[in-house]
Amino acid sequence: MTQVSSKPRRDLGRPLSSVPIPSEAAAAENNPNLAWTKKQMLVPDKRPNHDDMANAIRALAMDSVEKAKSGHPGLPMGAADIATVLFTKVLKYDAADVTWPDRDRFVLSAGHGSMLLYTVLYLTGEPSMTIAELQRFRQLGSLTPGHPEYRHTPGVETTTGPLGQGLGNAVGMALAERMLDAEFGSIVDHYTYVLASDGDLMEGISQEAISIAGHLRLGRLIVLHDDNHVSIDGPTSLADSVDQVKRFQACNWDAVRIDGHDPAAILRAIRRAQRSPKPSLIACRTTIGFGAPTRAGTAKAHGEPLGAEEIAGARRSLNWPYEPFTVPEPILAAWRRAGKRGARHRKAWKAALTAMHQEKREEFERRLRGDLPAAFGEAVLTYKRKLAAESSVIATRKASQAILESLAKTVPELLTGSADLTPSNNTKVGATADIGPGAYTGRYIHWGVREHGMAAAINGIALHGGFIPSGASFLIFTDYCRPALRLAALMGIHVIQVMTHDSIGLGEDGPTHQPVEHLAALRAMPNMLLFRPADQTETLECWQLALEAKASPCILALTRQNLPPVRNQFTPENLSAKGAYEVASADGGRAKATIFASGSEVSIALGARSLLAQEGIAARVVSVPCLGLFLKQDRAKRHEIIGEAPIRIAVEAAVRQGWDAIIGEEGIFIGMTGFGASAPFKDLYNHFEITPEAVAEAARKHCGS
Ligand SMILES: Cc1ncc(C[n+]2csc(CCOP(=O)(O)OP(=O)(O)O)c2C)c(N)n1
Ligand SMILES: [Mg+2]
Repeated sequence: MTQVSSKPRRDLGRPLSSVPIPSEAAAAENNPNLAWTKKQMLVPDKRPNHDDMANAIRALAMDSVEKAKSGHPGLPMGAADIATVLFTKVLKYDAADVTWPDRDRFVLSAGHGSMLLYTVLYLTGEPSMTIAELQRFRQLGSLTPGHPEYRHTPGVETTTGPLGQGLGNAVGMALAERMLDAEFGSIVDHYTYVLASDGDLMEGISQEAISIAGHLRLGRLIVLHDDNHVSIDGPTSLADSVDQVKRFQACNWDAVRIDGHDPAAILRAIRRAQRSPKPSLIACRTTIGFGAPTRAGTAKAHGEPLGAEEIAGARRSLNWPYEPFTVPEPILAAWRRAGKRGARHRKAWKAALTAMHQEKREEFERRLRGDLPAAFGEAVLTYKRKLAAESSVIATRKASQAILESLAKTVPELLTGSADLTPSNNTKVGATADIGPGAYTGRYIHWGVREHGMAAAINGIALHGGFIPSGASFLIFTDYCRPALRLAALMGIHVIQVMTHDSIGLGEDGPTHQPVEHLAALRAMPNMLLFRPADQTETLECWQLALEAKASPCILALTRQNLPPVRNQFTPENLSAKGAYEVASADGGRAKATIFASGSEVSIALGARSLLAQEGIAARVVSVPCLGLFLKQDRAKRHEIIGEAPIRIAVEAAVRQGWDAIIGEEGIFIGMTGFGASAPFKDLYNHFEITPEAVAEAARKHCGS
């Protein structure tokens, strides 16, 4: 038999000669119901054992990739033993309800191995994952896309593919579990398991993720490393010599190395990990493409179909003589039994939920649904009335802090935190205590200088449910967490990022810290809502919208510098909700110019309007706190807001990109064309000519022309 592992292997099963070989050619590929045809009668002559069950994963994965003519057979074949142990012996998992709140989470961080997850969902009996779906792997509209997609395929806990993200999400899930447990008791009591590949652990985000998890002592987080020593370019030794066990240990994890094809060793290691107060790494030494006669153990097994000959060889070496997409009934039945293992846990959990004190249970259920508290709307209005009466000159980051102070008690599910910029981001409020190692009752998370780890973990907290998590940093450092922000947008999850110091207005820190292209770049991201409020009232409105935006991640871009109020009339309506609104109408007749602006530049636009008014040029000002929401309005509404004035000017201390949607190609843009500079902020606005005078001058010129 072909050597498929560098290590001595257990017996793979019976000698080949005793296996009945199917006489008919397989019509299997085209028959979605094949799993239940008479071919099933071709049964193994003994009770299914671990190998049979793991080989079912291997065979379905290689057959699906082959049929799709694309995909990654190596990981599912290599990690099949790990998945089999997890799903048949460990996970609190019920295939009949894969969204049951207290299920163990399984995160396939190495999303390219999606076939591992899809085959397991099919084998365990998740109702929507049929053999037909496996046969439609990677096809339009199938439940089996190239990489696992959250909300698309039942049983997929998070969208993965960009390596390292799933690991980061899992940290958030494990933290959310502890925090909910601290608040609601043992009704929340589960583990979070991750399957991570070499690439997951090579990515920088893994360091941020594991150091946070180790620090916070997330003992219910268990990472299984598919330690196959192979990545796309070849052996990992081409580019890597990290001792992962030592690295994890240095980050306050328990870490062991085991044979990833030995089910008993896998189970032992998991049981030990479950008891550890620290998060655990189990480095499972595996062979990529296990079973493939020439490709196993090589990069050739990673990401392409094996081909007919290699597949035939794999069937022989794995002792799997069955036709493509065929799992013999006894093996399928054993898997289906495994898929029901969690049913009794789910039932017991439901009973415990019913027995909970009614008020507490209703609160718990509300939190899991993601509904805001009934008192939320009124709390916003009360605070809004107060703001209208105050009209203070204040930085929007400070306004945001005051809002958080006022809303934190009403919205207990709101988590805040910062990547080591707490005093600058102004995200900490009196009502929120810190989360710390072993202390999970707080509401504030010090993420350390780890923007990427923070954003990925926050995604995980939202995915887990029970909280509306927010993170914070400087807007410039959205670059450091953009991959996680993008996945939040793609998944449509409810996360909020408070990103302060949003322009050259931050001043002296200079061009390294001054975002110029970031507003445009973040607005370009589908389903990401970027808010840039102009004063404290708009900041409140934008917070309200962000807290209500259940299916879109939101970024609040806030100023370091103080801003005057642009509104001091109380309006119960949230004027920011349409993304843009007229904040000042044209004085004395039809507007000759409309000046559009966001955030700190709205007051500049208002200044220009006053200057122009003195010269008899009527101008109106439109505040644009969220360009994305504005562009979603229907044509009539957009036209109404844009108005008829012949001159259109946009003012934003950033690049022009995106504004043409409002002002058109002929419109005038007052903003940045390059990087900023280090100086006090007023000097910078003067230097870059983003001033009321410059705006008025531009309007004047066009009036004359
Ligand atoms: C952030 C990111 N960079 C690059 C890739 C492309 N990619 C997919 S898998 C992979 C590495 C494969 O090695 P490994 O993670 O060990 O997986 P295995 O081949 O063992 O299944 C790469 C570079 C990616 N998916 N994500
Ligand atoms: Mg690998």
